[in-house]
Amino acid sequence: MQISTAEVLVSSPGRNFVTLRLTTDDGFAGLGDATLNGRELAVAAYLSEHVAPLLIGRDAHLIEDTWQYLYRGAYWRRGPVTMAAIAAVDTALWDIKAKVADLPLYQLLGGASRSGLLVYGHASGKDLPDLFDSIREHLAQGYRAIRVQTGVPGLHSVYGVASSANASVGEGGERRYDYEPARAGAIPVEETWDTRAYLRHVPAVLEAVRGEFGPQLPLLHDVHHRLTPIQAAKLGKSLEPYDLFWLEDVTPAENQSALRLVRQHTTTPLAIGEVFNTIWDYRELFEEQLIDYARSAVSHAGGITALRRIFDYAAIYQIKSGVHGPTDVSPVGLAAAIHLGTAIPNFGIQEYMRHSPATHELFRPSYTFADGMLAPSEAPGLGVDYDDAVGQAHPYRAAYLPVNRLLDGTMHDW
Ligand code: EZ4
Ligand code: CO
Repeated sequence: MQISTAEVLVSSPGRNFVTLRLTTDDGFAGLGDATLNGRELAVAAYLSEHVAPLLIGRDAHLIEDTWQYLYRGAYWRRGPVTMAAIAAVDTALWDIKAKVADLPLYQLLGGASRSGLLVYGHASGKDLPDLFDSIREHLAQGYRAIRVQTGVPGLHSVYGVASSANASVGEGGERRYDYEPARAGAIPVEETWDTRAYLRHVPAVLEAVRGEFGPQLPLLHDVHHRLTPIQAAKLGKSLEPYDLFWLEDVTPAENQSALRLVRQHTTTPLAIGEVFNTIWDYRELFEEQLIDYARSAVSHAGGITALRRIFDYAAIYQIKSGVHGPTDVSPVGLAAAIHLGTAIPNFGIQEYMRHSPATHELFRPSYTFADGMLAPSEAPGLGVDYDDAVGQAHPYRAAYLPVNRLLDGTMHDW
């Protein structure tokens, strides 16, 4: 079974997606998500210029060998662009293999270890009343775990908050509370940041949410890489009374040792890894048991093959999965995460920020969301179909994630 075509499909049904479609000489097609938010065309070029020509004529069954060929064969290892490209190829080959077997992909990964995947949704509001409305809306939709992000007094626009300035808008023009950080335009929007104001404000918000919604609801919060280790330690400690499910990305984790300092000071569970792209980025964190949840997405960490290896490594330290699931992971990447999460023994939670109706029209996913759980369908493969006519109707539009500056203009982590 030889790979006969490799197509790189770029489309923007409201936001940009890069999708790889591989087809075989006997007529099977597989999809992979190669979306890298704000740097989409770099991955598209990497795939079409440097990877697609190498795939034509290869045996589509050789998933591991192809992974090693693209990883070792590039010589220049790792990095988000390379690993997103490898991820797309790997995912598409798994999709093909499962379609050939006529089985949903999770069956090839060992079968179902659970009946569904607990997810968390994104509630946000510029102030408490807005935030409470958003949480209630999510609970009404069935969510059983909620990420909480709020505005900070004095700051105009803050990561994770769907204020009127950056709320996404649904098909019918209704305001959606979930937050879409990439914004169309030739250059990134600039936001401002004040760590002291944030650290003063957040504990009061979590206290109020616990007071309103009770002790049972799992609550999460994303710091988005903005703190120094000692600031992160202080925040973790100050949030202990509110019993978070996890505190995410407290520091920029290029320096894995930073988490050692944080860990020494707090029992708040820690999650990290959405910007990581290989197993090596987790080594110190796993072996020293410095985190509780690994956040990589299939599409950013080298595919199903690589992410399963990461989660097996995590499992020996009782660390669980908490796969990244923002709207910039396409339904193809999310379907891959759902199949993997269904199979692995150490599933923790899955992030689920619903895609827009326009995105669903393009990808036609068959996974289901009910009672706060995502579940794969029984369709063979990933269970996602790409509609070319819809894809062609929505060409790429330049869009970027914001950049962040301190009040005095200094560039900061966003
Ligand atoms: O900012 O996916 O936990 N979720 C996140 C996301 C990321 C975006 C970046 O593309 O941090 O909202
Ligand atoms: Co995050």
